[in-house]
Amino acid sequence: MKKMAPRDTSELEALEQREWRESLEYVIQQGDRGRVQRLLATMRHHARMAGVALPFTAVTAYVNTIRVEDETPLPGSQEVERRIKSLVRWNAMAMVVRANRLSDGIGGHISTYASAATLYEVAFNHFFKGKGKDGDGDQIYFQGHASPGIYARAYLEGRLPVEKLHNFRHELAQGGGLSSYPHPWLMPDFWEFPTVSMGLGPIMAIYQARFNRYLEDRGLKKRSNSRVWAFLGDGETDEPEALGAISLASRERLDNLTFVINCNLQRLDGPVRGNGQIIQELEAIFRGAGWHVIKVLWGSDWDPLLAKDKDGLLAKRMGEVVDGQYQKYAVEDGAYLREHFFGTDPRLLDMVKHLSDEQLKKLRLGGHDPVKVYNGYKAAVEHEGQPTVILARTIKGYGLGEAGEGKNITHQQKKMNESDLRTFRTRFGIPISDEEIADAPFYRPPEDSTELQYLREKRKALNGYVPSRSVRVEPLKVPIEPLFEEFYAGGDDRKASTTMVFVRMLSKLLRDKEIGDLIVPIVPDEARTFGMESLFRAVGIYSHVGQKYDPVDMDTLLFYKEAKDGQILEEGITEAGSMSSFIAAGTAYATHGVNTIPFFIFYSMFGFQRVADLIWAGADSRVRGFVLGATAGRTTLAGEGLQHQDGQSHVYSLATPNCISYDPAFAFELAVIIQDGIRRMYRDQESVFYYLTLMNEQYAMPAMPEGSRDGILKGMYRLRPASNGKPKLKAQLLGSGAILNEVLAAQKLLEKYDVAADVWSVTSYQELYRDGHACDRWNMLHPGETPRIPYVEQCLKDAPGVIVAATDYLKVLPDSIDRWMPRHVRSLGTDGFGRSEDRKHLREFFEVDARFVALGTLAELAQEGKIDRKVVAQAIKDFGIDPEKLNPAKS
Ligand SMILES: Cc1ncc(C[n+]2csc(CCOP(=O)(O)OP(=O)(O)O)c2C)c(N)n1
Ligand SMILES: [Mg+2]
Repeated sequence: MKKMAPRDTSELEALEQREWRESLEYVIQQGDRGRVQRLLATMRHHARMAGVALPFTAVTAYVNTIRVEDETPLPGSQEVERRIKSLVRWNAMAMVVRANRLSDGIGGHISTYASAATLYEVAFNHFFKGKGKDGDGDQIYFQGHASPGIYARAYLEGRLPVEKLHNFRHELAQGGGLSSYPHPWLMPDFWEFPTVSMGLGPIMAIYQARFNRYLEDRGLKKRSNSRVWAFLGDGETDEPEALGAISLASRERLDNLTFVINCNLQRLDGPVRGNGQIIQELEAIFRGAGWHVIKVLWGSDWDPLLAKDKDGLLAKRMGEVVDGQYQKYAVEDGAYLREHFFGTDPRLLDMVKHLSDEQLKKLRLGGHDPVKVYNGYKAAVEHEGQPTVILARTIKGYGLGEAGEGKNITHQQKKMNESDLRTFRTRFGIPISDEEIADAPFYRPPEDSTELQYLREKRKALNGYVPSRSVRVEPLKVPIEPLFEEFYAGGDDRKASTTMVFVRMLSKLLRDKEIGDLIVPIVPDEARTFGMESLFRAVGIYSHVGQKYDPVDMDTLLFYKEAKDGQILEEGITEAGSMSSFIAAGTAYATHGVNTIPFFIFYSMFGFQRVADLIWAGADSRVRGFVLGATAGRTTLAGEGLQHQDGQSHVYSLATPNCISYDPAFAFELAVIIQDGIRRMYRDQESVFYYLTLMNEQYAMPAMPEGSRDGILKGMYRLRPASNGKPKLKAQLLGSGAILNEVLAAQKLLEKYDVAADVWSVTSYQELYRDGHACDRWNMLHPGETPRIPYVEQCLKDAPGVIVAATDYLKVLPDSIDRWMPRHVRSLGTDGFGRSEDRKHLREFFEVDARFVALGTLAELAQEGKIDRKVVAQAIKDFGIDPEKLNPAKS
């Protein structure tokens, strides 16, 4: 046909479009995608320079990212893998059903794993690397609620006996059981990473991947191709921690990290985004943050339909349906899907007219299709320069049918009746007879079955089983005692704060030839506050790319030095991120076989109060290292007020069973504690970690009293006995941290009232409390034996007089050891909100200064009938105390 000149603009545009498409097609045919990308980028730039605003789109179409043409077949037997997966599905479900029959309400989850089975099985068969001999396996953060599936697989692998499965959620049963979720504390040979507090798995995984790089860049571990995998729920991504650190992963180019988000579109109560699309939302967020995003939405069944979709009608329809509606399609039959999904356009209906309703119902989603999942993972592990997130679409409760597939109640479904079980069994072809089915028995094929052989071979090729936790590290042998000696001397009158002392210790440790390299200082943008800036220059701030700029303070002695082998993890303003780094560094003894010793120093108010759940997860992980709450104390940090002055972290830390807390006052106390901590954690390999508070008040550091070492570690020792031995009136004064100096001053004040007071330094109420209860318990259980005497009682039993304790933390700390004291303690503490004030006024306000310690002592003596009340009234006058002052605990 003879070409005609275009008649109007629309015809002209159509012509233009065709010509451009053809030109582009030509370049595409040359097969070089880079060329296509560059060409389009040039065009975009050209248009922008000409003032054409191009609309921003953060998302791609609602179809698979990987084209069918680019897929590779799944290596191995899809059929055998399907059978293995079915067996895992069955046993996982049976575990929960049986546990709930045995004890109603014991809980457990069926539907999470049911939706994620393919995501895990493909990874188990083809990707997850075990530790093998070299210890370089992958680190896998399993979604906590999927744990029945992970146990069920370990059962098939022969790693968990059936008795353990019987005792799922009955850990105290004879022979032990299985913990509900991944808890390394409870199953230290199995689980590596606790994940069940939603959002913590993802952030810990990101910092783990970064810490792996740190170890390599610093030469502490040879480079390996191990990866970090984090499996998340789509609902979980609403937790701020889940997405809060994703830009770190892209900034650091962590291509050793893969997130797999199981997008079943549901959370506990209902749809994640009923009126929206969680997958598109996540795609936009991750793409915007610089991640490589792979959507695995549609299974192979949809490929022929999409191949027919030349003008994008089907893709458009897929992209306009909201999640609540997609969920509805999942529970309805094929006729409903035909009418409501395809029925919006006759051309769409035409596309599926060759399919029966039943076939329509069976069209599989991407996350349930092993080939699609395999190709997604393959693309993720081969991708360089960026972390990858797989957004896999699945159905929650897949395979549960009427018992809960896709239903809003499915997350809580723990029971299956006989007919549900039969349907499930038949659907997945489990060889269990009708007679046995009601019992929901576990099923494991014979050892020589194709399934078990296949599964074992695959794991062997991938270096062994996962998850599996083992500690291979060699205990630290080098003597560290000499490093701390200088701090015992004290003596001179130079004033220092415990923070300054700590920084001196840290510098010394960092310089040490033997263990210096193992020290990992972690700080969330507060190094200058703590006087640590000298370390920037001395050991450098870690950056995978080194330093690409001339630091503004280059000419100064303490310039801001970033380096590829830098040692400090300067995390920026993220306590959650820093804590995640601490966990990675403090568990490297198990994960990597490296004894790294992290010192995470934070602003004490933004530690336990801010990230206590991560600290708890660290405790569960058997983390080791030192967490330091600096600028601590309600009345010691002057000026900062209500949101900064920490008077509670020691109460929070008491709740963490393997956290050993101290509130040291003097350099020698700190030295004894840190030195012993390194011994316990790295020489003796104990799974404990330390919380120490450090203050910024400067005062003279005395020499270490003879024989005090043991007491410092146990929690208290007599620091300064009364020097006015004669008086009849006696008292025992207990002080801690910065308030110890107030107590020492009170000792002097009391001399004027003829009271002879001994002063004790209480370094740890927590240790005293734990020891007291441990003794009580032992004595209760061993009535025939010589009773053990709690350490507090040993200290105070012969100590005469009233007992008064003052702390910069809540009064509940001294109260907590009252039981083992010869007389009731009068506690002075800092219950209540902070104030913007100086130390003197704060201590007056909170009634913990020397005058109040003295007053409390006199009041206690009056109560005991040792002195007249008039003496107390006189003291109030002498000290200039307003008896009608505000009650700090309530104001
Ligand atoms: C911090 C926290 N809050 C709440 C829960 C309770 N919880 C457990 S599972 C769940 C829903 C999970 O939904 P999703 O993340 O989408 O996972 P799915 O089971 O759908 O794969 C909730 C709210 C929790 N485990 N952690
Ligand atoms: Mg979900």
